[in-house]
Amino acid sequence: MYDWLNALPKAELHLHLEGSLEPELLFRLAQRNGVALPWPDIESLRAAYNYGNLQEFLDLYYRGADVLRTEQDFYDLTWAYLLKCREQNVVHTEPFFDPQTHTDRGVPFEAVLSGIRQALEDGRKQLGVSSGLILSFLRHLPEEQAMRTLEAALPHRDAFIAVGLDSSEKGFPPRLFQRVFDRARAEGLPAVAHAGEEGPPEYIWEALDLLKVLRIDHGVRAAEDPELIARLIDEQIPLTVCPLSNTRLRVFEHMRDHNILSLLDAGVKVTVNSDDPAYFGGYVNENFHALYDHLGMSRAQAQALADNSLDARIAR
Ligand code: ES4
Ligand code: ZN
Repeated sequence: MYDWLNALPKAELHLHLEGSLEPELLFRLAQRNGVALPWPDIESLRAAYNYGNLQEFLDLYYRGADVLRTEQDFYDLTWAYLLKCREQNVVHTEPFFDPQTHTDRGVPFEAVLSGIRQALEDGRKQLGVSSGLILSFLRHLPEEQAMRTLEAALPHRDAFIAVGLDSSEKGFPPRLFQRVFDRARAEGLPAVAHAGEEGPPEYIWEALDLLKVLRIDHGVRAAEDPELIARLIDEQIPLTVCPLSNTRLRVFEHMRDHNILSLLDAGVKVTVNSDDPAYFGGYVNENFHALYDHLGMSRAQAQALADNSLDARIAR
């Protein structure tokens, strides 16, 4: 079954490039850039990959991203992820990057973007992996800073397929970002947003109604609201679900408690994604394996999940 799952052509629609930074590359970049790390070696860094919730993970994730300094670093990060895509039969990917994580440390927006862009282009030509980049705003920072980030990005409008919203969810509802998403839409940029990971179903309603998103990232807490589930089914709004992320961040205590297959069987357009694979213990295929191991996913269900991912692409 693992071989069959691995061979399925699939798209990845929820992947943070900064979250694909493997400990080995993290240490290599720290050395290359002369960045001091709080962990003496790779093993102690891995030992820190134990989180009680989203915020504990994010604290480590932003600390890790500090080794990313140059255009070459962003190229190397993106290229390593694209090699994984080819290995895993991910034929198309729509990764996020968080410019504010880097510009706030003094790394120029252009260095971040050109490294990522060049790698994505090489990935298309040399690996046959198609892609579209999503510019994601950090919701724990003020909307004004997201707006400045959008303005810095607009001269490179053709480099993006959409805008997104991520980072700490609780206490930072989508409605706080309505103006920046309005502006992005006026520039012809579609939207996605993280909602209903740790936050309530209300945040999913806001993402749909106020930010006008095409997809919901995570969205698993929609299951608490039957009216919302009916709408997701009726409008076939994709959810980019990340099973290993959800169990690592204690959204579900055990994989056997995960609701992805119940949502699929109910008619919700769910997809399988890795979120931050270096931090959560697996890429897309390992997420599929976990659904087979713990939820008894059938071949028909796996096929439907893979088909949904190709169907829910923004870039074609
Ligand atoms: C994230 Cl799992 C998750 N949730 C929200 N924001 C994020 N950024 C990176 N990973
Ligand atoms: Zn995410």
